[in-house]
Amino acid sequence: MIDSTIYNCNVLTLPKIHNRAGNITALNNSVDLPFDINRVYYIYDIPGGEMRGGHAHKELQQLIIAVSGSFDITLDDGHNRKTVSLNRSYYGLHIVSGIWRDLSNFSSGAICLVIASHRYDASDYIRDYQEFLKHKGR
Ligand code: T46
Repeated sequence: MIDSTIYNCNVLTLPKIHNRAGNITALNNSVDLPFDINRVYYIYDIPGGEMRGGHAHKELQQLIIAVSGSFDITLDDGHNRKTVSLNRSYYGLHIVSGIWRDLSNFSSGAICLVIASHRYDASDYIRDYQEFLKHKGR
C-alpha cells in the first residue's frame, strides 16, 4: 500500500518510440504503470475557464496524461498541496488514492487521458472537502 500523500504522486516519464514520422507511447499493464489498468477515459472539448475534478477517490489510482495541449492539476492530501503542470504526451502524473484534485487552466483543444486502476464506482468518490478532511483524519 502506497502512502496517501502528495509526495507519493509523481510525474512519470513514459516510454517514447521516435522516428521521423512521429512518436508512439505504449503503456503495458504491469510493466509501465504502478497499478493494473481497469479503465481508460478521456476528457475533451473543455470550454475555456472550466475546471474538472473537485473530489478525491478512496481506492482509485490514476495516471493522468495531457495527450494534447496542457492543464494544471492541484493535489491536496489534507495537509499539503502542490500543483503540477502537464504539457507533454510522454509525461504522466501518478495520483495515488486518497488525494483531492482540481484540474484547471486547460489550453484550447486540451485532451486529458486518464488510465485508472478500477472501473467506475460512484461510491469511491468523496466530493465534499470537509468529508475528505475527516476521511484523512484531519
Ligand atoms: C478525475 C478527473 C481527471 C462515468 O459514468 N464513468 C466514468 O468512468 C467517469 C470518469 C465519469 N462518469 C460520469 C460521472 C459523472 O456523472 O461522468 C460524469 C462526470 O464525471 P466526474 O465528475 O468524475 O468528472 P471529472 O472530470 O470531474 O473527474 C474525472 C474523474 O472522475 C476523476 O477521477 O481525476 O476526471
